[in-house]
Amino acid sequence: MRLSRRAMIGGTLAAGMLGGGGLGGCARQLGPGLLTSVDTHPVGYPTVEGVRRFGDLLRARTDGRLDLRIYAGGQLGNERDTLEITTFGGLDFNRVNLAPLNSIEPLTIVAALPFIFSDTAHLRRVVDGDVGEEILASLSPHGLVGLCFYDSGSRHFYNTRRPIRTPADMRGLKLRVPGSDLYIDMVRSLGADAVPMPLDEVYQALAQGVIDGAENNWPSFESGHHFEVARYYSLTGHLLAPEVFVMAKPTWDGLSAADQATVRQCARDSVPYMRQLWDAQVEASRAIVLAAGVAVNEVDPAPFAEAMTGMWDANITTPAQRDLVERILSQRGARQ
Ligand code: GTR
Repeated sequence: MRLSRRAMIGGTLAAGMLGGGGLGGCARQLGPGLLTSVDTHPVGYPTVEGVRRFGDLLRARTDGRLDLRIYAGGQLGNERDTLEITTFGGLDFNRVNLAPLNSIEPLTIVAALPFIFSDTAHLRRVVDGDVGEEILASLSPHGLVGLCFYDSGSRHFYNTRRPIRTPADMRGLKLRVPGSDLYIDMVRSLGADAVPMPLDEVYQALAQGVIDGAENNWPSFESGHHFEVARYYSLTGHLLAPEVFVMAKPTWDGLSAADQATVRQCARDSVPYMRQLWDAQVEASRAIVLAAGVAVNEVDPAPFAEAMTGMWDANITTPAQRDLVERILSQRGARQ
């Protein structure tokens, strides 16, 4: 993987702050077994609190030999840069969305395809089953150990100009997307201009009119204060791509087999707690946004799904990806 200049600077900083990274590095400055985790979201956001539960379980089940310090709010950099640092062990854990993993591992693209999941129950069935396991395992050759998936809800479009009701309403809008070719294709296929940008730059860009809008779930729209500037939120529900909790392979390789199993189990056991927080956060964020007077409109998703069919073929190119698509679609509407 080619490191960006920013990631290299970030890596040097992180390594300096954390004492070289990984178990050995942490042992020097943070104390033996004190591991680091990063998240772009602030303290209190369900992904951060899910990882905090993971850390609590890890400490309890290893009698304090392993512990976790979380750097929330993107304080050590954006997802793309911190992921690069994680791959070489400068950070021990990272909670990211699938989007920054799309350019690293093609199998992650499958679960980030628009409209592939029919609802949250379908998504949870898939990521909790063998397809989820395969996607997590596919990260290993890239220096990351996939531990578990967290919820991320439905993503919808929002903007400063007008309600989106049909793809025609998207034409000419400059919309921020995460740095993933899939997202760029998605927005282009709807006739809008895609502007890749890290999440922490979106509020300013909206306020300054550099972009007209973006797309995200209720909690991110609310917690990033984007709703204060983008006053139209249109419920397209085009994506249900999950969050992923990953560990640095170099740190993982330094653990005993027993500790590796404990790490994996603690991550799995944090999922129901995260989902409970997530469902409550979606409702809380929705209430805040509505109370602030944002114009929220329902959308018929059919013409959006129709406009995006071509991009499925363009982004699903290998037999392994096609196989996963088939298996995900075959689990639609199956009993839980
Ligand atoms: C959020 C997700 C973040 C980040 C963000 C984005 O929903 O939780 O990890 O990927 O979207 O759009 O950059």
